[in-house]
Amino acid sequence: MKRILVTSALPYANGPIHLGHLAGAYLPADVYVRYQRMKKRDVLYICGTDEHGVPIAIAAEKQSITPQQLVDRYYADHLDTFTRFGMSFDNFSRTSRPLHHKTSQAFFQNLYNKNVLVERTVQQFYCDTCRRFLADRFVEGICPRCQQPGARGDQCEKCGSSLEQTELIKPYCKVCGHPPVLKDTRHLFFKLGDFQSRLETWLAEKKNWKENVLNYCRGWFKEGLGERAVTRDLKWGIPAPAAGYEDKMIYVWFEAPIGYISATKEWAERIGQPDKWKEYWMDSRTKLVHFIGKDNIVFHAIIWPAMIMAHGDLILPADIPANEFLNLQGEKLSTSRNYAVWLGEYLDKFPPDPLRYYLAAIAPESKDADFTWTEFQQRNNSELADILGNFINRTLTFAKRQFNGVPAAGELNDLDRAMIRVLEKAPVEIGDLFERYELRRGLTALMDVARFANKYFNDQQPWATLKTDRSRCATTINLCLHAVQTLAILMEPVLPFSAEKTWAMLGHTGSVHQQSWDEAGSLTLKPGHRLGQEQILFNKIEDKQIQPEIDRLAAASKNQPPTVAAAETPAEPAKISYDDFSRVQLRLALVLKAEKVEKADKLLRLEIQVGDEKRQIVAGIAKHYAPEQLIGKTIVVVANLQPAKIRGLESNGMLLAAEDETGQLAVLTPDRPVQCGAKVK
Ligand code: B3M
Ligand code: ZN
Repeated sequence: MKRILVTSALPYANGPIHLGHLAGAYLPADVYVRYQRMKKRDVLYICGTDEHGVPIAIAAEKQSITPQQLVDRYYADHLDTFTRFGMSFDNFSRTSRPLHHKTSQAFFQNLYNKNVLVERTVQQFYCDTCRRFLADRFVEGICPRCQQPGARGDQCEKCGSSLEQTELIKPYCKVCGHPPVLKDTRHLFFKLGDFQSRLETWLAEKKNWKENVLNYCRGWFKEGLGERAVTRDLKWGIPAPAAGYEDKMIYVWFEAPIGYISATKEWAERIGQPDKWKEYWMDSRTKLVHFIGKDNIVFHAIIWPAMIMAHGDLILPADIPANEFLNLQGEKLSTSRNYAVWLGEYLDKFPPDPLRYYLAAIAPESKDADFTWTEFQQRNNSELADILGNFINRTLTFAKRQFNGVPAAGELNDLDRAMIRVLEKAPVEIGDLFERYELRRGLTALMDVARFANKYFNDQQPWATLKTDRSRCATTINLCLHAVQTLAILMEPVLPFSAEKTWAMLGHTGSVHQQSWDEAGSLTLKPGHRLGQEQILFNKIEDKQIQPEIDRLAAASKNQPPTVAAAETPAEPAKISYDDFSRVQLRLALVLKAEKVEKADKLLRLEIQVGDEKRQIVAGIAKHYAPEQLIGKTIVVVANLQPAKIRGLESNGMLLAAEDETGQLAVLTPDRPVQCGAKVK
């Protein structure tokens, strides 16, 4: 390996950064990069904001601003909070920049010219009120798998299923709330399936990849990789460079990973070597590492590598350390309910290092982790302040007061030699763990060095030997100062701000970031070296500082997830005219046949008679009615509803049922016999 290119998932510029982001794709990458820099490797760290796509367009629309205004705001916000948190990107770019548009269009064209992008006509929802096609998340409805309302057109957040928008039950336009209609439209599709066997072979070699990533991919292979639409009917994005597609945009998940390339190009231009990006993207001796959260696995481990294979000339990712999720105080994080800890708000109240420390200590490496304010406080107070900070401060104070700097070491005893061995071993041991993205264990090993050093200080009793054996005392303090120096270097990746302070307290000029990891355990302090100004490293965090945070989350936890009515349309449903109402044809229908839908435990398939006509409808009422309870019943249906496909079954109409807040559901029936097919008005 000649060089390393590290990326963190490009955060959407539609909301502020929260701790869930940090724990997944950002902090682990920053620690890895900082470590590699001190290993003196050629490493480049790339990120930037993801500024296109439906979520951005929706968020801007909701706030009545342009998408550009929205992304400008959040680009500045992300850059600012990431910087305050100590993220050490070499370039933090943005996908709305012309260089990215150009790079993405060239990539797209490359694939188009190779015929791996093909045209398909599909049925897509169109909103008559908003007069536009509704790209994926612009449609919401009831999830056909778990029956949760508010499922998005591409995915249900509740059960995680990936969906086609036409499968949604009772779909509505996310912007105006009206039910959309199906219309034909053309899109370009990426023939992902053509790459399945190459992908399988490639991934089979990734023996040391995380099991969660490999398993996830195997699942996709088993289902079979089909075709994926790579254009969208949207106004905001990168225009698709293909004849007849000028008014469509490149799908955001197609161009966002190309952002890693554009950001590298931008960096190369900035340092005045515009071709240098090629070293990072075209030389097989470069190790490309994508840090992501688990919800991005398919895009990075399957689709993006397939795009790279199709494109040619570019290297494939060498590793994709995907992290699991971070929960908060025992509950799932939810930005829409404001159940989150926002980085900017955190940094207004607390310093960055304790958060970096705690998030690294509980990093969701192999399973979801839980952030609690109490544990944060406790880890800060009893580990950072009481162990690490205490050892560094007591050593420096003692050395300054009694020796006015670094004393010379004399003869060594067994304990001294043990201390030296610990310092020599530490960079190797911790380095190996960081190399394998094992933050948690790396941090434990680091704290073990501090614990050992603290015990060494206690056992050697320099305050006693000061009076009885000054040379023994000098040896002890000399080694303790070396331990401080070792710790300063080894804590840099996780605790960069405190490492820098410690470095200055040791009386060093220059920056700790420039030190060599491999030399961290060497005994290089010269006797007589003067120490710097003392500073407090870690303050204790008091109950009264975290209580308001706990209270705020407890209150947010009671927030209801916004539904259409609450969030996207005014709380009062808009009044409709009589004409509007008369457009809805309600009719009585007789249930001829009813049966369960296979593998959908909430759905029933009904055959109904409406006047002279027989029809099929699919209804989400299996939890409330056994099929035989419905046969022979007269029900009310919306007769002129656009037909929809639900679980592959055509549903031609919708039955009316009343549901109360407890979830009780009753199908509406006439209270005296009327002919089937009769109009309901
Ligand atoms: N913006 C999704 C996310 O933030 C997406 C990542 C893009 S990485 C190329 O989770
Ligand atoms: Zn609409």
